[in-house]
Formats: sequence, structure tokens, C-alpha cells
Amino acid sequence: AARFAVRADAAPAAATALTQDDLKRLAAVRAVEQVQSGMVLGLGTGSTAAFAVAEIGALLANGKLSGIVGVPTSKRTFEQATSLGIPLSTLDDHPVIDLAIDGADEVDPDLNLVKGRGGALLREKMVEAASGKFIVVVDETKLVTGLGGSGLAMPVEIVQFCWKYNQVRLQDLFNEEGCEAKLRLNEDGKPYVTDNSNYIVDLYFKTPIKDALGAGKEIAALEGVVEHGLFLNMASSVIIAGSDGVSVKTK
Ligand code: ABF
Repeated sequence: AARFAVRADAAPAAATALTQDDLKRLAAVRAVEQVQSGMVLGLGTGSTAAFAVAEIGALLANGKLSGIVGVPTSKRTFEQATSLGIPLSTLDDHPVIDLAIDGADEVDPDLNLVKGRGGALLREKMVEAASGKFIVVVDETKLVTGLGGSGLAMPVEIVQFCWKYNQVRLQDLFNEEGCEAKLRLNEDGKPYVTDNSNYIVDLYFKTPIKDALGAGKEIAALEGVVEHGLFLNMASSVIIAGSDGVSVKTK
């Protein structure tokens, strides 16, 4: 079980309540305190991770950090990091990453995660699995008692080939749990396409997944499934920003 509140600092005094973006930024900036010059960094995707990338860029620009190499987890993050002048590489050239910082969609009490509502789950999982340390940054709305319990999507990246066939097979796996499997669409009604030219089927569970490890194995065993959004036993620590301040949960 996770230890709670290694550090619990009060949020800075403010005349008005902190917005969700303020909380995301607080968590991200706290994570970046762990970055040291010369590190190879996994750069996450999503609005919370973007604050961490921005902070790394700012510290490089003002000379407080140097010798950083970033490995981005999406095209979006590649573009943001490039615009900030962060030197970038890939897992091909830097297969060992010192530290990855990324957001999440759900965090359970054992620091298991649902990720990938932003669509970047495959590259995130590859980069974060290669990282010596993986710090997750979230605001308190991401905390759940069981994965899949927020009523929001648990994404599965699949090949485009015969996607309906795999949608049905995913649906069939979790029928008894009242799960709905839906192809992710863009606003124009066309299928959402990932950075890796795949589709995403989002699984909507009515109640938390009973056996996340077993579910992950069953999903991964389907031919044509590329990756799923259950990130189990991967996070080293989770930094949570809430209205009461920032706390750190560590395995
Ligand atoms: C990435 O961005 C994803 O794994 C997750 O889906 C999403 C979280 O985004 P945000 O920080 O914007 O809520 O971390």
C-alpha cells in the first residue's frame, strides 16, 4: 500500500480560490524540482504535463538546468518542447530514461493509473516503462477508489484493420461488468487517429474494474490491440495538488 503525504505544503496564499490549472501547475512544478542537470527526461502529454515541460524549458532558458535531453511522448509534446528549445531525442538513441513526468486520468490508492484519454498512451507507456523513475502529476479530481470508477473512458489503442471486430471483442470481454466499448471519434464524426496511425476504443465501465491486472492481460492478448491505458505498478510517486495544498504519495 502507498504511504501518504510524504510532504504536505500549504498552497500559496491567494486572494481567490486556485483554479484547476493552478493546481495542475503546482503539481507539475513540484515534480520538476526532481530534475537535475544532465538527466534524460521522459516528457509527458496533456495539460498537466505541459506545465512541467514549460517549467523545464524555463529552467533551461534561465540557466538553472543544463545538459537535459527530453524524450517526448507525443507529437504535441515534441512541438511544445521544440518551441521551448529543449534538446530532444528518442528511445532509439536514449533507451534508458532517468525520470519521466506525466499526467494521468485516474489514480487509485496503490498508484495504479488509467492514462490515454489524451490519446498518447502507447508512447507514454513505452517511455515511462523505460524510466528509472516515473512521477505522475495530477490535481485531486483524478483520485479514484478503483480504476475505471470515474465513469470516464479507459482507452485501448487498436489497429485500424477490422476495428469493428475488435470493438466487439473488447465489449464481449467486459459485458458482464456493464461496460460499453466505443470507437473514439473527432468532433467531425471521423475516427480519432493516434500519433501511431491507430484507432482508439474507449471502454466505459459502470463500476470499478474488479481485477485490473487480469483485465489488462485479457485486453493485451487480443490480436490487433496495440496498447491499453491501464498503467499498473509503473508510477514511482504521484504528486497531487488540491485546495489544501500539494501532497506526494510514494510506493
Ligand atoms: C496524459 O494526458 C494522459 O495519459 C492522460 O490521458 C492525460 C491527462 O491529461 P490532463 O493532465 O490534461 O488531465 O497524461
